[in-house]
Amino acid sequence: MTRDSGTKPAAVSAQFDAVVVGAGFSGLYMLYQLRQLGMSAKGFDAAADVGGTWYWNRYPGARCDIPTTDYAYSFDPELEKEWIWSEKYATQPEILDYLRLAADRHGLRSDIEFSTTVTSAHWDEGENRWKITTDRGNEIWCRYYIMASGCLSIPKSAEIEGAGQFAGQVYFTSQWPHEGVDFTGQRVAVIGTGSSGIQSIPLIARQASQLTVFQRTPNFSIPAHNGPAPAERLVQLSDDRDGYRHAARWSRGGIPAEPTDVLGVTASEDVRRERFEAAWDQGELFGILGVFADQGVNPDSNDIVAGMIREKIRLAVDDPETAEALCPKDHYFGTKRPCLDTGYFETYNLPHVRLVDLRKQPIIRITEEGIDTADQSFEFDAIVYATGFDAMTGALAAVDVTGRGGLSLTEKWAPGPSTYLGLMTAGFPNLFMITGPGSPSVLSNMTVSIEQHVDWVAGCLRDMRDAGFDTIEPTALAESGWDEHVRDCAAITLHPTASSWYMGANVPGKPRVFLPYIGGVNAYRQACDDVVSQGYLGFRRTGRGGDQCRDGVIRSMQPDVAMVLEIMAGLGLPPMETLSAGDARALMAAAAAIRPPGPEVAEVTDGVMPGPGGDLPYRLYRPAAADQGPHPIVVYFHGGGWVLGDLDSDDPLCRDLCARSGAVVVSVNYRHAPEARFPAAAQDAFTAVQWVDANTVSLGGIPGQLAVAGWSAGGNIATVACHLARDAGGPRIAGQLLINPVVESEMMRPSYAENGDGYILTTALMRWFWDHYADPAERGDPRAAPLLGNLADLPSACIVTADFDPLRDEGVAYARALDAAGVPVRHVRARGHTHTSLTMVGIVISGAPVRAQMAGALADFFPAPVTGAVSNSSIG
Ligand code: NA7
Repeated sequence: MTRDSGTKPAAVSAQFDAVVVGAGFSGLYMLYQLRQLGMSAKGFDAAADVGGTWYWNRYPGARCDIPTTDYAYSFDPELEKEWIWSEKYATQPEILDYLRLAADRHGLRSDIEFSTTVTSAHWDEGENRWKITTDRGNEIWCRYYIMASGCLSIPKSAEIEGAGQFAGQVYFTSQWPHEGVDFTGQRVAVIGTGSSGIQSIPLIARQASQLTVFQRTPNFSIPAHNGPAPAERLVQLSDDRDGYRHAARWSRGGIPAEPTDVLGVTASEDVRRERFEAAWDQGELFGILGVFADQGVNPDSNDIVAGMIREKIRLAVDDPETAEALCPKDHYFGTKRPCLDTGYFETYNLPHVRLVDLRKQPIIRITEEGIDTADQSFEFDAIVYATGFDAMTGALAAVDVTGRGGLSLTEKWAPGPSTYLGLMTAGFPNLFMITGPGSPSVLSNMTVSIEQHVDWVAGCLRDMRDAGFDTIEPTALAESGWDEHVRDCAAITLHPTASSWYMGANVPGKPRVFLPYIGGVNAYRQACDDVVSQGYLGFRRTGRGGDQCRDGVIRSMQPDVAMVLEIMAGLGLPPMETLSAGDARALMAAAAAIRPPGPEVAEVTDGVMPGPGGDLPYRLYRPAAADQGPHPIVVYFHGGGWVLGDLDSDDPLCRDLCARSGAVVVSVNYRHAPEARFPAAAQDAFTAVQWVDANTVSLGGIPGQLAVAGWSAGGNIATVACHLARDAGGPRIAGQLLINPVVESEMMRPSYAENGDGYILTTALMRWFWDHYADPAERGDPRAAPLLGNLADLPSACIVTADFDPLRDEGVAYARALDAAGVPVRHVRARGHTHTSLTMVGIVISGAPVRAQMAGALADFFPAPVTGAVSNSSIG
């Protein structure tokens, strides 16, 4: 960022406890907290005054897009009382005045060198200190180097040929002249239709004689309905300010809100319309982003909201062609930052305003007179660039930072940023980032996130001082674990599909990585707190206090799995093992009745087959296939500990396996314990396989292409059926897909100790299942514990194990034992999953890639390519 001209002389070498880069919301509060700790600190900012973003972005119409009731500090009750925001969304000058007041109230300016850019920061391993240099020749030594340099502070260059040729006036929204600009009578071009363009265009249009907007990507925008601060929020604040701020801190986005559980895909048309219109009238980003609980993850739900916004655009814009060009269609709503506007779309109805759709006629070059597109030459008096920022990493990379062993930050981050909690990065001791990549930052109310970060850093420095530590640095394991968690959180949303600045996609050559943490302000805060309460898990701290390293990963469960567990814990259901078998079955049936149905398949028919103890009900799923088959057949056995479950319980999973693999799935409802104990279920399973084999052709199967599959206890009897078929000399089974199978009864492996409580399938429940199914003396029988049997000559296997499953280690042991016995085995690790989560089709989105692997394994069991498989991406 260009430095403001200033008159300060170069400072000499100095020592401080901390150097803080940036004097916006985060830098000011960081300086305040350092003072509270009694630490010496020096702040630097390239600007001539405080304000950060709000110092630079002075373009007409610049406002915050979070209601000002919430876009404010909460640490200073007096400031909260003294300052009354004049509008729902304050203008840039008002926010800047607010920050000036905050700085003055605490006398922070005296700690800040303005008009000074930090150019380098090098960690000195001998001194255990950072050496900081500035463009004014300052050399400062400090223990802690804190980058509070903002997420959107390095403007992105225009990347348009000839940009330097233009002879008229050139403006960047991000570096607007302090004296303002009068466009009266001028022919003006605006390039860019992000928030800055959308906010400024209606005001520039009021002055310009001609305004031409060059749009590359249309953006979703909703009316801000600006005016007085929302009365409802003001009342809540005045009634209980502390409670309100607390609710904000523990909310998903940093603003108190009651999350909805209404799903767009299942809501009635009336409910959809009513919820959308309410959000539209409210004019708040988090409102329109939360019309439906599933709009951020489900394309169909997202399309409902997006479609309604497009309707509004078409209503607002008179010229149908212009309206269509303004309708965003290339990204899901919310995956690029949506905008709040005042009369943006209506501006295009003015006779002197014109939209140029760069998708139809791209800019070829900027000329001395104006802009040449593929179709036309335009002449202008002024060009306004509203082309955005090198977001989130730009300001961090703008400083030449080297850490331990001369490691350069930009080199370390060449494949994309890597952080622990978005706060620190391994190899760079005592370097803190406020709202860094991997933190909620730009997806949240920044002020709430900033206060949380600063408070965490201040607490960390205090704890270090108290314990006699001088350095702190994340471990490589903790950092890669957090990076993975950040990716997992993003992967279940639609966000990674967009070419957004959240993905680094707006800057040529920048790696495509989803930069912020989308798990929520509340979840993030909890993770940060948990790190501290676990003795700074994932950090190494050194100093007089010793050398302490608590290595580990703070979050390794898939985020949607964790969410389901949290919801289930909140339901207060009785533990299954305290119920009778009948009551437990009723509870399972009630849960099954309210879940998503799973994908469509071509045909679902119920039937019965003869079994050793009477008829066995089955359900057949036939895949959609152009040639109508025949198909390979998979005989599937449901889970439920031999006690629970039926044809309905695993119905969504069977549909999913059928649709993905292109095989017919025959799900068998075998006899259950305690009514029919061991070995009834295993006998039924073998009989079912024999019957399906004998009836392959009439069931629509391909002779010789038969596999078995099962989940949990179903996995147990599926593999036992393989043992029995081998021993009986048939039928020939091509493969066995065993999903979290039970293969022994000991319950002694480490996964029982790690996961035996709290993840739905508990040790107590497993014991209850075994007690219902088999006598202790029977449990060593290979038909109950197949791991103990002869494993030679069994069919090829795919064994799926889940990290948070008590059965994990026996599944792994079975895979190893099969391998040792010469059976081809594929082991699929369901990272971050529980025993039950893979079966939650349409609920646990992170299970979809694992189910895709399962279906792939099924397809691989059969010699010929399977017809009728649908693409994995089309199934949730
Ligand atoms: P944004 O949201 O990054 O918007 C930049 C806009 O400029 C966007 O429409 C870009 O189109 C467009 N752009 C960028 N480069 C070009 C070139 N070379 N040619 C044509 N158009 C271009 O930045 P803002 O400043 O508006 O907003 C940033 C954030 O500040 C905002 O999200 C709020 O959080 C506040 P593209 O979409 O890349 O096709």
